[in-house]
Amino acid sequence: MENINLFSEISKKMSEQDCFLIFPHLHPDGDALGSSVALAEALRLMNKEAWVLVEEAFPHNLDFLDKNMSTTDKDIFKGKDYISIMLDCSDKNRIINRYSSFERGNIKIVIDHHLTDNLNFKTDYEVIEPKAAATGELVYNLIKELGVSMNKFIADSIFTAITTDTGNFQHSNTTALTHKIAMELYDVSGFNSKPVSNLIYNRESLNSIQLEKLVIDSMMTYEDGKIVIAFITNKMLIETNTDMSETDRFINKLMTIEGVEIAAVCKQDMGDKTKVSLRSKNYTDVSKIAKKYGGGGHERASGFNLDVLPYDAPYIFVDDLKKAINI
Ligand SMILES: [Mn+2]
Repeated sequence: MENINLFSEISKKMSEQDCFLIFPHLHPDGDALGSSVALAEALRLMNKEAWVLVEEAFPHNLDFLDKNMSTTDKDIFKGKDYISIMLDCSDKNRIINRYSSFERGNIKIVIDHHLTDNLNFKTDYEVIEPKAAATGELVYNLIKELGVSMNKFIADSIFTAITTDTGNFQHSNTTALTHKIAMELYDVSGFNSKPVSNLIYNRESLNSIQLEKLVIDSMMTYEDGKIVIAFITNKMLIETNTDMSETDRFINKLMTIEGVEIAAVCKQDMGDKTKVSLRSKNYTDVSKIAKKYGGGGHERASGFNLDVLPYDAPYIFVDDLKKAINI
């Protein structure tokens, strides 16, 4: 790991401090929350005060990670020195409502695996490792560097970070190191991946399955089925009594279709806007398309926002998808 020397410097600095505020990105996923609570737990095992500052409830399938470690109180360390740690993101806009609390930290650290050209804010330490499949891999190494002996909760949290960000070890970001870390988690007493996987993946509500039916019904295909686009509207959510936090898995469902190279999901956002998520299977770089519309991400997973309603969104970008698959 290229950043191991930096981790030893960071861990020294961390050992000298008492208070830590951890910042997962907005709409946190399994990697952001798993990494955050794993690090908070490790710091608490070192008798430090550590909190994960959030602005939303944990998604239902990740509620088991919410173990009295998250707070919405931006002033929880009022009058005290603390270290700010941004995890799974390196963009201040993705923690914008909490950014002032991040900035107040007397040492600021960013640990992320998203490719970034330039940070749009000041930090003391940045560990940005695009080869890492998940921020959880980086946090795992940091916890080892801190010398904390891992407990079951840390192992469960790191496993959650890794399994969710790799599509359960199926995405192209999965490496030998990813599997090695998963293997090492079995050395932690009580750890077993199966019950964690059941908590993450096998607790769909009937409502959510009914929403899935509507999303699948909305599907449109292009270029002989190489491209598939589906929609999630507020109307669908109301009809099935569900919310947007339950919709992240649908794009993966579309990717399971034989012959699909690119899948897009257009989600209604704040009334008349749309969040577009893109995935590609084998050879197309969807991060270029996302960038064109002011978004970002990885070659195989990216996203962007449009100021139109979901059903109008494909008219804007579908030609880009067609060009990408016909390269
Ligand atoms: Mn991640």
